[in-house]
Parts: sequence; structure tokens; C-alpha cells
Amino acid sequence: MMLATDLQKRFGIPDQVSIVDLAPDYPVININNAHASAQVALHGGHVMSFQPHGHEPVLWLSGSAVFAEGKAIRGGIPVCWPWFADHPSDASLPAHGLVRSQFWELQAVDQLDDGATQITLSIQDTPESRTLWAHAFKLELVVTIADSLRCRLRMTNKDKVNCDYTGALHTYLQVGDISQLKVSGLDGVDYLDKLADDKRIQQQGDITVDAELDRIYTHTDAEVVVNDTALNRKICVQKQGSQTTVIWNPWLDKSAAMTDFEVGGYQHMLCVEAANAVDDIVRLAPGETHVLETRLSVKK
Ligand code: TA6
Repeated sequence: MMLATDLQKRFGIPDQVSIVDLAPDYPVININNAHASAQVALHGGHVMSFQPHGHEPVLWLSGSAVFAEGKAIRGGIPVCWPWFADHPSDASLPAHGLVRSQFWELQAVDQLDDGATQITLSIQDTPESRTLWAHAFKLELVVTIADSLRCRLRMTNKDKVNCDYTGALHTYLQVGDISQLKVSGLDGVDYLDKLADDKRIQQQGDITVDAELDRIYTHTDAEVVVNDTALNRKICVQKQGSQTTVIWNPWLDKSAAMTDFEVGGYQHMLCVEAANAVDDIVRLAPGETHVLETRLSVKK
């Protein structure tokens, strides 16, 4: 992987994009354009923060997050791939796949005509990755920072055989107060309750959160609106290439058991994840691509 100093020389844009080491050999891209500020780590292809000018941060990032190779960053938008949650048949493999805990390559930094900044990162198979997932692949993440945040995860099957995978853009939204939250857009949609042996339940009305909540909403491409009453704003989460939406808050006990989850952080976050999971499995023939996209915007 290139050093931050070399990345800065090649990709830096004065007054808009700089690349520095957040920790030794741990480069991050700092973006500040006319619309917003953001930070993206090469580790995990991980959007860590996004804040449109004049708004509160949109993404939650744990104050106890660990910035070290092999450890997924707690918060922001982890890229879960090529499996969502636990590996379907081998519990010894890491949860949420391989790529959120590996360094990606920075491919491009572009200024767009409307003043947005577009970052392209990629990762592909290695001899090591093929021992854990026996396919040749190329993943590209294109992050567009404007007054909204758009993340497009493009998977290309570089293998000679079909490949099946699941995954998610595991977005941690920042909210003023979880107990004053209403989430709309999933009324009438069935979900699997991960806290009740995957019992299938139909959502009635808005979602409110007053305890641990871990739900996989299926067969839905709906926009989700998080009514963040405490901050007097609405966060809109749109998606493409996904029929599954995951809503998660670990609440007190589950978050206290995670050393990288800052104490009390559960009161200020909610995961709203654009996913391909459960029976929403992506099957690609050799050379085929699939794009999973999430787009975040804020309204006062
Ligand atoms: O997306 C929800 C979930 O699958 C939860 O079950 C919980 O495990 C969460 O992801 C976080 O997983 P992680 O491996 O990042 O601690």
C-alpha cells in the first residue's frame, strides 16, 4: 500500500482533499468541499464521517473505535462482503466477511462540476482471500460527497464460474436521542427478528427503539426516513440494488460488551443498512457486475 505522503502527492487537491496517517501506516482521506466534510479510511474502504455544512454529523463513529489493520472500524459505513453477519457454514470465519478489515487501494479522487468530490477505492482477491472465499473478484467503492452522501459498491465476478454472495453497507447513523426517534418507510414490511430466532413479523407503523433491536426487513427497496426529533431533522436513507434493509441498535448490555463501542454510544446511533441478505443473495456469472448503493441526505 502506498504511504500517505505518496498518496497525498498523487491524489491531494489543495483546500479540498488531503491524505494523512490517522495512525502509523493507516492513511485516511479528509474531504472538505463546498457542500460537506467527510473522512474515508483506506482500511476497509470505510467512510468514517459525513457532515453537510450547517448540519450535525450524519454518521456515528465510536470514540473507542480501533484503527489497526485487521480490526473493522466501529461506526461510519463498514463494507460487509462477501457474506452478511456470520458465515453461513463456517463459524470460524469473521462476521460480515473479509473486506472491512483489509486495506483497499485508492484509485481516484475527482472534483465534479457541481463541487462534489468523488473517491474511488478498490480491492480484489489475493491468494489469502481465496483460501477463505474461493473466487476471483474486484470490488470498487465509489463515494460521492455533496450535500448528500452516495456510496456505490460495485462487485465484478472475475472468476470463471458463477459466484453467490451476500453483503451490506452497514451504515451507523448519528441521532440526537434514540428514545425520541421514529423510523418510517417500513410499515407493512415483513422482518426477521434476530432476537427471536428469526421469527417473521410484519412491521406495524413506524419503528421506535427502547431496547436492543436487530431486524432484517425483507423484499423491500423502500426509502427509510429517520425522524431525529432531538436534532430537529430527518435523515433519508435511499438505496439501489438491495431488497433487504437491516435495522440495528445494540442497546446498553450488548454495546457494553463491545470494547470498541463507546460507553452510552447506543443512545446516539441507529444502523440502517442497505443489504443483500437472507434470500436476497446476489448470483453473478463470470464477468457480471452488481451494484449495491446507499444514499444519505438530511432535511431540517
Ligand atoms: O447488522 C446487524 C448485525 O448483524 C448485528 O447482529 C451485530 O452483530 C452487528 O451487525 C455488528 O456486528 P459487528 O461484527 O460489527 O460487531
